[in-house]
Amino acid sequence: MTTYLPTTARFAVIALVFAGTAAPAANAMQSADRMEQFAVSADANGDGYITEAEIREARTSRFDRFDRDSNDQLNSDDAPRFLMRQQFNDWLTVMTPDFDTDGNGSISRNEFVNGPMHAFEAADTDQDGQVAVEDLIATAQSLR
Ligand SMILES: [Ca+2]
Ligand SMILES: [Ca+2]
Ligand SMILES: [Ca+2]
Repeated sequence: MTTYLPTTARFAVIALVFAGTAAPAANAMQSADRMEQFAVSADANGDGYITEAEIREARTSRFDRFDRDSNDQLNSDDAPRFLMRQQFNDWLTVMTPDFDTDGNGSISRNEFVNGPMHAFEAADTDQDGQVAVEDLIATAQSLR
């Protein structure tokens, strides 16, 4: 089975996998290539379902990419130059209160990978730990 999702739907999946609160993360990621890449990597085995484990794996690789100084902490030191800088900082401002569970002002790898999955939890109504991609999209959009 091939699951084709329109760009807006992929966007929603990324936002929800990526963030506790979907909309600001969506604003932070406007590169179509990156969105596509992340949506594909979130459903790692391509079965049309996303599991908590797949979200954590996707977050791990995302963390590695964002942690530019490789100190296992996400903070403003990791902001890229130029175009993405403001988006990154905006994203960080929204993410930090939700993900910085020890309150030290930066998001550690563990805090990021194991952070809130609000949309996933809302969509996983039977609590079996997996959600159809379509259901995740619908839930993420309803949470905006
Ligand atoms: Ca899957
Ligand atoms: Ca860092
Ligand atoms: Ca922290």
